[in-house]
Amino acid sequence: MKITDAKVFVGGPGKNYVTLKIMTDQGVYGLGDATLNNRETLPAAYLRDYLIPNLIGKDPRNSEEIWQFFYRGAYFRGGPIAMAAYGAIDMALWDIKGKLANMPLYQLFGGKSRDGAMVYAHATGADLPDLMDSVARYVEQGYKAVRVQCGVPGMPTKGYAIPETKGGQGDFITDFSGIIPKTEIWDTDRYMRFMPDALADVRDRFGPDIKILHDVHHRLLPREAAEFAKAVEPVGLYWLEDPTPAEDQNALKLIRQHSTTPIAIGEVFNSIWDCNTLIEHELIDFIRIAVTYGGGITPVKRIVDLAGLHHVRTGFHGAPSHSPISMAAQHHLNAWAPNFGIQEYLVLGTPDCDALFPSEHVMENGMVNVSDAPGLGVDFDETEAAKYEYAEGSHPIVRLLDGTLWNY
Ligand code: GCO
Ligand code: MG
Repeated sequence: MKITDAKVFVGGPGKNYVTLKIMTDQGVYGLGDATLNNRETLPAAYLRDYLIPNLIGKDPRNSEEIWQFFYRGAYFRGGPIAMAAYGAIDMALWDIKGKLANMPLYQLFGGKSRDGAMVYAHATGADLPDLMDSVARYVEQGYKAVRVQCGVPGMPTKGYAIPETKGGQGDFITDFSGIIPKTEIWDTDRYMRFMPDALADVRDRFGPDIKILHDVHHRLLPREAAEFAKAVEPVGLYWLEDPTPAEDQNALKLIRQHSTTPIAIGEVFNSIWDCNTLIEHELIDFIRIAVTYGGGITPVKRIVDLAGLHHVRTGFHGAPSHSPISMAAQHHLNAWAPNFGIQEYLVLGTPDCDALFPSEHVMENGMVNVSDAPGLGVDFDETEAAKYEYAEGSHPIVRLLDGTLWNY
Protein backbone atom coordinates (compact mmCIF):
# COMPACT_ATOMS: atom_id res chain seq x y z
CA MET A 1 0.00 0.00 0.00
CA LYS A 2 1.32 3.44 -0.92
CA ILE A 3 0.63 7.13 -0.38
CA THR A 4 -0.02 8.59 -3.84
CA ASP A 5 -0.70 12.26 -3.09
CA ALA A 6 -1.46 14.76 -0.34
CA LYS A 7 -3.06 18.21 -0.40
CA VAL A 8 -3.12 21.12 2.04
CA PHE A 9 -6.09 23.50 2.35
CA VAL A 10 -5.97 26.75 4.35
CA GLY A 11 -9.18 28.55 5.31
CA GLY A 12 -12.55 28.13 6.94
CA PRO A 13 -15.49 29.99 8.44
CA GLY A 14 -13.92 32.53 10.82
CA LYS A 15 -10.70 30.51 11.17
CA ASN A 16 -7.69 29.68 9.01
CA TYR A 17 -7.95 25.92 9.43
CA VAL A 18 -4.99 24.05 7.91
CA THR A 19 -6.34 20.74 6.64
CA LEU A 20 -4.23 17.91 5.24
CA LYS A 21 -5.71 15.17 3.07
CA ILE A 22 -3.51 12.13 2.33
CA MET A 23 -4.55 9.89 -0.58
CA THR A 24 -3.54 6.25 -1.11
CA ASP A 25 -3.45 3.76 -3.98
CA GLN A 26 -6.34 1.88 -2.34
CA GLY A 27 -8.75 4.80 -2.48
CA VAL A 28 -8.72 5.25 1.32
CA TYR A 29 -7.80 8.77 2.44
CA GLY A 30 -6.90 10.29 5.79
CA LEU A 31 -7.41 13.76 7.27
CA GLY A 32 -5.19 15.82 9.56
CA ASP A 33 -5.26 19.28 11.17
CA ALA A 34 -2.12 21.48 11.24
CA THR A 35 -3.80 24.71 12.40
CA LEU A 36 -1.36 26.82 14.43
CA ASN A 37 -3.35 29.86 15.49
CA ASN A 38 -2.18 33.07 13.77
CA ARG A 39 0.82 31.35 12.14
CA GLU A 40 -1.24 29.09 9.87
CA THR A 41 0.71 29.55 6.64
CA LEU A 42 3.90 28.15 8.22
CA PRO A 43 2.92 24.52 8.93
CA ALA A 44 1.11 24.61 5.56
CA ALA A 45 4.36 25.62 3.80
CA TYR A 46 6.40 22.99 5.67
CA LEU A 47 3.90 20.34 4.59
CA ARG A 48 3.82 21.46 0.96
CA ASP A 49 7.53 22.18 0.48
CA TYR A 50 9.17 19.34 2.36
CA LEU A 51 6.98 16.79 4.09
CA ILE A 52 4.49 15.88 1.35
CA PRO A 53 7.20 15.20 -1.29
CA ASN A 54 8.80 12.85 1.26
CA LEU A 55 5.49 11.11 1.99
CA ILE A 56 4.73 10.03 -1.56
CA GLY A 57 5.41 6.31 -2.04
CA LYS A 58 5.55 5.47 1.68
CA ASP A 59 3.29 2.79 3.17
CA PRO A 60 0.70 4.81 5.17
CA ARG A 61 0.25 1.95 7.63
CA ASN A 62 3.74 2.60 9.07
CA SER A 63 2.66 5.65 11.05
CA GLU A 64 5.31 5.18 13.75
CA GLU A 65 8.17 4.89 11.25
CA ILE A 66 6.92 7.90 9.31
CA TRP A 67 6.69 9.97 12.51
CA GLN A 68 10.28 9.03 13.46
CA PHE A 69 11.44 9.72 9.88
CA PHE A 70 10.23 13.32 10.01
CA TYR A 71 11.00 14.08 13.68
CA ARG A 72 14.50 12.62 13.78
CA GLY A 73 15.22 13.23 10.12
CA ALA A 74 14.78 17.00 10.44
CA TYR A 75 17.81 17.13 12.78
CA PHE A 76 16.43 20.43 14.25
CA ARG A 77 13.77 18.96 16.47
CA GLY A 78 10.40 20.09 17.68
CA GLY A 79 8.82 23.54 17.81
CA PRO A 80 5.14 24.31 17.22
CA ILE A 81 5.36 24.81 13.45
CA ALA A 82 7.11 21.53 12.69
CA MET A 83 5.14 19.55 15.29
CA ALA A 84 1.80 20.83 13.95
CA ALA A 85 2.83 19.63 10.48
CA TYR A 86 3.97 16.20 11.78
CA GLY A 87 0.79 16.12 13.86
CA ALA A 88 -1.43 16.53 10.81
CA ILE A 89 0.37 13.70 9.00
CA ASP A 90 0.12 11.44 12.04
CA MET A 91 -3.63 12.08 12.48
CA ALA A 92 -4.24 11.38 8.80
CA LEU A 93 -2.28 8.10 8.97
CA TRP A 94 -4.26 6.98 12.03
CA ASP A 95 -7.46 7.94 10.17
CA ILE A 96 -6.37 5.67 7.29
CA LYS A 97 -5.45 2.88 9.74
CA GLY A 98 -8.89 3.05 11.35
CA LYS A 99 -10.64 3.01 7.99
CA LEU A 100 -8.59 -0.01 6.87
CA ALA A 101 -9.39 -1.83 10.11
CA ASN A 102 -13.03 -0.70 9.85
CA MET A 103 -12.80 0.47 13.47
CA PRO A 104 -13.13 3.79 15.27
CA LEU A 105 -9.72 4.93 16.52
CA TYR A 106 -10.56 4.48 20.20
CA GLN A 107 -10.83 0.74 19.51
CA LEU A 108 -7.28 0.68 18.18
CA PHE A 109 -6.08 2.44 21.37
CA GLY A 110 -7.69 -0.16 23.66
CA GLY A 111 -11.43 0.51 23.59
CA LYS A 112 -13.69 2.76 25.62
CA SER A 113 -13.02 3.56 29.25
CA ARG A 114 -16.21 5.63 29.67
CA ASP A 115 -19.53 6.43 28.01
CA GLY A 116 -19.08 10.15 27.49
CA ALA A 117 -16.24 12.62 27.96
CA MET A 118 -16.88 15.72 30.07
CA VAL A 119 -16.11 19.03 28.36
CA TYR A 120 -15.83 22.62 29.53
CA ALA A 121 -17.02 25.80 27.87
CA HIS A 122 -15.69 29.36 28.16
CA ALA A 123 -17.79 31.77 30.20
CA THR A 124 -16.56 35.34 30.11
CA GLY A 125 -17.79 38.73 31.22
CA ALA A 126 -16.83 42.37 30.83
CA ASP A 127 -17.67 42.59 34.54
CA LEU A 128 -18.92 40.24 37.27
CA PRO A 129 -22.70 40.49 36.58
CA ASP A 130 -21.93 39.90 32.89
CA LEU A 131 -19.84 36.84 33.80
CA MET A 132 -22.67 35.45 35.98
CA ASP A 133 -25.05 35.69 32.99
CA SER A 134 -22.53 33.91 30.81
CA VAL A 135 -22.02 31.07 33.31
CA ALA A 136 -25.80 30.76 33.75
CA ARG A 137 -26.24 30.28 29.99
CA TYR A 138 -23.82 27.33 29.99
CA VAL A 139 -25.29 25.77 33.13
CA GLU A 140 -28.75 25.93 31.51
CA GLN A 141 -27.34 24.12 28.46
CA GLY A 142 -26.21 21.26 30.71
CA TYR A 143 -22.48 21.97 30.96
CA LYS A 144 -20.95 20.45 34.07
CA ALA A 145 -17.76 22.50 33.85
CA VAL A 146 -17.14 26.12 32.89
CA ARG A 147 -13.97 28.16 32.56
CA VAL A 148 -14.58 31.63 33.98
CA GLN A 149 -12.72 34.80 32.94
CA CYS A 150 -13.76 38.28 34.03
CA GLY A 151 -12.79 41.86 33.21
CA VAL A 152 -10.84 43.42 36.11
CA PRO A 153 -12.14 46.82 37.31
CA GLY A 154 -9.67 49.59 36.55
CA MET A 155 -7.55 47.50 34.16
CA PRO A 156 -6.56 49.87 31.32
CA THR A 157 -7.62 47.37 28.61
CA LYS A 158 -9.68 44.22 28.70
CA GLY A 159 -7.78 41.18 30.01
CA TYR A 160 -7.25 37.81 28.34
CA ALA A 161 -10.40 36.53 26.55
CA ILE A 162 -12.63 39.33 27.88
CA PRO A 163 -15.30 40.96 25.66
CA GLU A 164 -15.04 44.71 25.05
CA THR A 165 -18.70 45.18 25.92
CA LYS A 166 -21.25 43.44 28.12
CA GLY A 167 -22.84 40.35 26.60
CA GLY A 168 -20.03 39.86 24.08
CA GLN A 169 -19.51 36.22 23.05
CA GLY A 170 -17.04 34.37 20.88
CA ASP A 171 -13.31 34.12 20.29
CA PHE A 172 -11.68 37.31 21.56
CA ILE A 173 -8.18 36.20 20.67
CA THR A 174 -7.67 36.70 16.96
CA ASP A 175 -7.91 40.15 15.43
CA PHE A 176 -8.51 39.75 11.69
CA SER A 177 -7.59 43.34 10.83
CA GLY A 178 -4.05 42.24 9.93
CA ILE A 179 -0.79 40.76 11.18
CA ILE A 180 0.30 43.76 13.27
CA PRO A 181 -0.81 42.92 16.82
CA LYS A 182 -2.93 45.12 19.08
CA THR A 183 -1.62 45.85 22.59
CA GLU A 184 -3.29 44.94 25.88
CA ILE A 185 -2.16 46.46 29.18
CA TRP A 186 -1.88 44.20 32.20
CA ASP A 187 -1.91 45.17 35.87
CA THR A 188 -1.01 42.20 38.08
CA ASP A 189 -1.86 44.00 41.35
CA ARG A 190 -5.43 44.76 40.28
CA TYR A 191 -5.88 41.19 39.02
CA MET A 192 -4.58 39.70 42.29
CA ARG A 193 -6.90 41.92 44.37
CA PHE A 194 -10.02 41.23 42.30
CA MET A 195 -10.00 37.73 40.83
CA PRO A 196 -10.02 35.43 43.92
CA ASP A 197 -13.18 37.16 45.24
CA ALA A 198 -14.79 37.05 41.79
CA LEU A 199 -14.18 33.30 41.58
CA ALA A 200 -15.62 32.89 45.10
CA ASP A 201 -18.74 34.81 44.02
CA VAL A 202 -19.22 32.43 41.07
CA ARG A 203 -18.96 29.47 43.46
CA ASP A 204 -21.49 31.05 45.86
CA ARG A 205 -23.95 31.73 43.06
CA PHE A 206 -23.74 28.35 41.26
CA GLY A 207 -23.16 25.99 44.17
CA PRO A 208 -20.78 23.10 44.84
CA ASP A 209 -21.52 20.86 41.86
CA ILE A 210 -20.43 23.00 38.93
CA LYS A 211 -16.77 22.57 38.06
CA ILE A 212 -15.04 25.98 37.85
CA LEU A 213 -11.83 26.46 35.89
CA HIS A 214 -9.74 29.62 35.50
CA ASP A 215 -6.94 30.49 33.04
CA VAL A 216 -4.21 32.90 34.20
CA HIS A 217 -2.69 32.73 30.71
CA HIS A 218 0.95 32.73 31.87
CA ARG A 219 0.77 36.21 33.45
CA LEU A 220 2.03 35.70 37.01
CA LEU A 221 5.50 35.32 38.47
CA PRO A 222 6.04 32.08 40.41
CA ARG A 223 5.65 33.74 43.83
CA GLU A 224 2.52 35.59 42.74
CA ALA A 225 1.11 32.38 41.28
CA ALA A 226 1.71 30.56 44.58
CA GLU A 227 -0.12 33.34 46.45
CA PHE A 228 -3.01 33.24 43.98
CA ALA A 229 -3.32 29.43 44.07
CA LYS A 230 -3.46 29.59 47.89
CA ALA A 231 -6.00 32.42 47.88
CA VAL A 232 -8.43 30.52 45.64
CA GLU A 233 -8.31 27.25 47.61
CA PRO A 234 -11.73 27.90 49.27
CA VAL A 235 -13.31 28.16 45.78
CA GLY A 236 -12.42 24.53 45.07
CA LEU A 237 -11.35 25.12 41.46
CA TYR A 238 -11.36 22.13 39.12
CA TRP A 239 -8.13 23.66 37.81
CA LEU A 240 -5.99 26.76 37.70
CA GLU A 241 -4.48 26.98 34.23
CA ASP A 242 -1.11 28.33 33.09
CA PRO A 243 -0.40 30.27 36.32
CA THR A 244 3.16 30.94 35.07
CA PRO A 245 4.84 30.75 31.64
CA ALA A 246 5.06 27.08 30.83
CA GLU A 247 8.69 26.89 29.75
CA ASP A 248 10.00 27.13 33.33
CA GLN A 249 9.23 23.73 34.78
CA ASN A 250 10.85 24.70 38.12
CA ALA A 251 8.34 27.50 38.73
CA LEU A 252 5.65 24.92 39.39
CA LYS A 253 7.55 23.64 42.46
CA LEU A 254 6.94 26.87 44.34
CA ILE A 255 3.21 26.77 43.58
CA ARG A 256 2.99 23.14 44.73
CA GLN A 257 4.80 23.91 47.99
CA HIS A 258 2.19 26.51 48.90
CA SER A 259 -1.11 25.25 47.58
CA THR A 260 -3.27 22.23 46.84
CA THR A 261 -5.20 23.99 44.03
CA PRO A 262 -5.06 21.65 40.98
CA ILE A 263 -2.77 22.98 38.26
CA ALA A 264 -3.25 22.54 34.50
CA ILE A 265 -0.52 23.43 32.05
CA GLY A 266 0.78 22.58 28.60
CA GLU A 267 -1.26 24.12 25.76
CA VAL A 268 1.97 25.55 24.33
CA PHE A 269 3.96 22.32 24.75
CA ASN A 270 5.19 20.47 21.68
CA SER A 271 6.81 17.35 23.07
CA ILE A 272 7.24 15.01 26.00
CA TRP A 273 10.47 16.86 26.81
CA ASP A 274 8.47 20.00 27.65
CA CYS A 275 6.52 18.21 30.36
CA ASN A 276 8.40 15.13 31.57
CA THR A 277 9.79 16.91 34.67
CA LEU A 278 6.38 18.34 35.54
CA ILE A 279 4.79 14.92 35.22
CA GLU A 280 7.49 12.80 36.86
CA HIS A 281 7.79 15.18 39.83
CA GLU A 282 3.99 15.33 40.07
CA LEU A 283 3.97 19.13 39.94
CA ILE A 284 0.79 19.35 37.86
CA ASP A 285 -2.61 17.70 37.88
CA PHE A 286 -3.68 18.08 34.24
CA ILE A 287 -1.66 18.00 31.02
CA ARG A 288 -3.01 20.38 28.36
CA ILE A 289 -0.93 19.45 25.31
CA ALA A 290 -2.89 19.35 22.04
CA VAL A 291 -2.72 16.54 19.50
CA THR A 292 -1.97 19.16 16.82
CA TYR A 293 1.07 21.02 18.16
CA GLY A 294 2.05 17.97 20.22
CA GLY A 295 2.99 16.21 16.97
CA GLY A 296 -0.04 13.95 16.57
CA ILE A 297 -1.64 10.95 18.20
CA THR A 298 1.57 8.86 18.28
CA PRO A 299 3.64 11.11 20.61
CA VAL A 300 0.69 12.52 22.60
CA LYS A 301 -0.50 9.02 23.49
CA ARG A 302 2.96 8.39 24.96
CA ILE A 303 2.59 11.54 27.09
CA VAL A 304 -0.84 10.38 28.27
CA ASP A 305 0.66 7.05 29.34
CA LEU A 306 3.53 8.76 31.21
CA ALA A 307 1.01 11.09 32.88
CA GLY A 308 -1.12 8.13 33.95
CA LEU A 309 1.80 6.71 35.94
CA HIS A 310 1.92 9.94 37.95
CA HIS A 311 -1.80 10.62 38.61
CA VAL A 312 -1.81 13.41 36.02
CA ARG A 313 -5.05 13.55 34.02
CA THR A 314 -5.66 14.84 30.53
CA GLY A 315 -7.23 18.20 29.69
CA PHE A 316 -6.37 18.63 26.03
CA HIS A 317 -6.33 22.12 24.55
CA GLY A 318 -9.50 22.70 22.51
CA ALA A 319 -9.47 26.41 21.63
CA PRO A 320 -11.50 27.36 18.52
CA SER A 321 -8.35 27.14 16.39
CA HIS A 322 -8.60 23.34 16.51
CA SER A 323 -10.61 22.08 13.58
CA PRO A 324 -13.12 19.26 14.07
CA ILE A 325 -10.36 16.93 12.74
CA SER A 326 -7.92 17.37 15.63
CA MET A 327 -10.85 17.58 18.03
CA ALA A 328 -11.97 14.16 16.70
CA ALA A 329 -8.49 12.76 17.37
CA GLN A 330 -8.80 14.08 20.95
CA HIS A 331 -12.33 12.64 21.33
CA HIS A 332 -10.93 9.19 20.53
CA LEU A 333 -8.05 9.59 23.00
CA ASN A 334 -10.52 10.89 25.61
CA ALA A 335 -12.78 7.86 25.14
CA TRP A 336 -9.83 5.54 25.73
CA ALA A 337 -7.49 7.29 28.20
CA PRO A 338 -7.69 5.66 31.64
CA ASN A 339 -6.48 9.00 33.04
CA PHE A 340 -8.91 11.25 31.15
CA GLY A 341 -9.85 14.43 33.01
CA ILE A 342 -11.80 16.89 30.87
CA GLN A 343 -11.81 18.30 27.32
CA GLU A 344 -11.89 22.00 26.39
CA TYR A 345 -14.62 22.27 23.76
CA LEU A 346 -15.09 25.31 21.54
CA VAL A 347 -15.57 23.96 18.02
CA LEU A 348 -17.46 26.70 16.22
CA GLY A 349 -20.48 24.44 15.71
CA THR A 350 -21.93 26.78 13.08
CA PRO A 351 -23.76 25.39 10.00
CA ASP A 352 -20.80 26.54 7.84
CA CYS A 353 -18.31 24.69 10.02
CA ASP A 354 -20.50 21.55 10.06
CA ALA A 355 -20.78 21.67 6.25
CA LEU A 356 -17.00 21.92 5.86
CA PHE A 357 -16.28 19.14 8.38
CA PRO A 358 -19.23 16.71 8.54
CA SER A 359 -18.68 14.99 11.89
CA GLU A 360 -20.10 11.92 13.57
CA HIS A 361 -19.24 13.06 17.11
CA VAL A 362 -22.10 14.27 19.29
CA MET A 363 -21.87 16.87 22.05
CA GLU A 364 -24.85 17.14 24.39
CA ASN A 365 -25.34 18.07 28.03
CA GLY A 366 -21.68 18.99 28.37
CA MET A 367 -20.48 15.53 27.29
CA VAL A 368 -18.97 14.28 24.02
CA ASN A 369 -20.11 10.92 22.73
CA VAL A 370 -17.40 9.62 20.45
CA SER A 371 -18.31 8.40 16.97
CA ASP A 372 -18.26 4.70 16.08
CA ALA A 373 -17.46 5.43 12.42
CA PRO A 374 -14.16 3.94 11.17
CA GLY A 375 -11.10 6.16 11.64
CA LEU A 376 -11.45 9.68 13.02
CA GLY A 377 -15.18 9.93 12.29
CA VAL A 378 -14.97 13.31 10.59
CA ASP A 379 -14.90 14.22 6.90
CA PHE A 380 -13.83 17.25 4.85
CA ASP A 381 -15.90 18.73 2.01
CA GLU A 382 -13.55 20.09 -0.68
CA THR A 383 -16.38 21.90 -2.48
CA GLU A 384 -17.13 23.81 0.72
CA ALA A 385 -13.40 24.40 1.25
CA ALA A 386 -13.18 26.20 -2.11
CA LYS A 387 -15.35 28.99 -0.60
CA TYR A 388 -12.61 30.04 1.84
CA GLU A 389 -9.17 31.56 1.68
CA TYR A 390 -6.49 32.58 4.17
CA ALA A 391 -7.25 35.75 6.17
CA GLU A 392 -4.47 37.64 7.97
CA GLY A 393 -4.89 37.85 11.74
CA SER A 394 -2.91 38.32 14.93
CA HIS A 395 -2.88 37.68 18.68
CA PRO A 396 -2.65 40.77 20.88
CA ILE A 397 0.60 41.41 22.71
CA VAL A 398 0.63 42.40 26.38
CA ARG A 399 2.54 45.17 28.15
CA LEU A 400 2.73 46.13 31.82
CA LEU A 401 1.62 49.59 32.97
CA ASP A 402 5.14 50.96 32.36
CA GLY A 403 5.29 49.53 28.84
CA THR A 404 7.37 46.42 29.61
CA LEU A 405 6.53 43.58 27.25
CA TRP A 406 4.71 40.79 29.12
CA ASN A 407 3.23 37.35 28.38
CA TYR A 408 0.10 37.18 26.25
C1 GCO B 1 -7.17 28.20 26.08
C2 GCO B 1 -6.08 29.04 25.52
C3 GCO B 1 -6.40 29.74 24.27
C4 GCO B 1 -5.17 30.45 23.71
C5 GCO B 1 -5.17 30.36 22.23
C6 GCO B 1 -4.01 31.05 21.60
O1 GCO B 1 -7.08 27.87 27.23
O2 GCO B 1 -8.05 27.84 25.31
O3 GCO B 1 -5.47 29.78 26.52
O4 GCO B 1 -7.48 30.59 24.42
O5 GCO B 1 -5.13 31.77 24.12
O6 GCO B 1 -5.21 29.04 21.86
O7 GCO B 1 -4.06 30.91 20.23
MG1 MG C 1 -5.33 28.40 28.16
